Amino acid sequence: MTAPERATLNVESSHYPPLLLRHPGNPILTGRDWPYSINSVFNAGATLLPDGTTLLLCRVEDRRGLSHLCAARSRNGVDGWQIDREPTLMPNPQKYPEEIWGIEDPRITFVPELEQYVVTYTSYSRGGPGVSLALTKDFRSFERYGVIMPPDDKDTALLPRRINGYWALIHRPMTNLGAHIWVSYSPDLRYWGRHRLMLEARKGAWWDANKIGLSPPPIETPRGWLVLYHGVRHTPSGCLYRLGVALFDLENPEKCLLRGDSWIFGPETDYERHGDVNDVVFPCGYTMNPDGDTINIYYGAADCAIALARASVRSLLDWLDAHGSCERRQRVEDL
Ligand code: BMA
Repeated sequence: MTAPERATLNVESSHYPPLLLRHPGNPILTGRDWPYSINSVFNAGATLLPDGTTLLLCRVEDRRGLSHLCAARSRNGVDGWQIDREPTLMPNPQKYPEEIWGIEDPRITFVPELEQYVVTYTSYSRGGPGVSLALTKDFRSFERYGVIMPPDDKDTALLPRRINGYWALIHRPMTNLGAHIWVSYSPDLRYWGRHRLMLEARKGAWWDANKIGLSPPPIETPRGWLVLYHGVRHTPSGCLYRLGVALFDLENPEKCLLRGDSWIFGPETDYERHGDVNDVVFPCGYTMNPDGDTINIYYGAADCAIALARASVRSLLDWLDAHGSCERRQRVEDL
């Protein structure tokens, strides 16, 4: 290799392309914006309402340390947020004992067949975090299905349509095998089975070793389900939450087609690096622009604020083509 070739290689390998671009107005929502007393707001599910309004269903933590969900609406998805004057969905431990220590980290999927939004969220029970599900048409009244996956399980989203006749739920149960992403199927959103490993945490020094989880709901593209997932790295000074990307077969979502080796987004700015929990970026929702390519990713920053980053689906797929591999899933027989 010649010296100029070596120089080019060095430059290229030390510069990662920015795939997610932070909005200059970040953070777009903090506890100071709230119409009632709270500790912090973060990890919001996101969707577009029929009139084009962006709705965020935010995780709000009070000063007891317990969380509930509160809706914020904006015409442009960036500012001018109208925040519900009181909590939108409160834990109801009398009826749903699994919600005794709060409800957290919602993901929203609009399901055309049901003409409703399906919200999946963490219910913090005595036995640890489990998964609960609720249906809504308007984010004002909710039909609660209660707990659908027992503890310890979280980081869940429903796919927007049936796969071979069954609803598909992506989730992250903690098992003796580790904290991997699984997919389960149901005929009716209540009874779940045919549990399959979908993506596993790597081992050793990798950024996504030992513990991963789904971030926003998967994005349907002609090439497959594009999945943004978080990797949790345990370091001597705490956990480091970063984001990676993988692609799964449209009709067989447990089949991983491509997985990137590097993380594509991690804590860098002050509001991501410093907060109640340092060094966390944690997206739970996205909206798609009318161009069908630009996604607005809403993420919790350091468990203290909601921030926005934009990405192009085409660029994420191009990046996966250039940097992804389908060899990155350990053989299921090894587990
Ligand atoms: C995870 C979830 C998130 C939180 C993150 C960092 O386990 O509980 O809600 O943002 O930890 O604290």
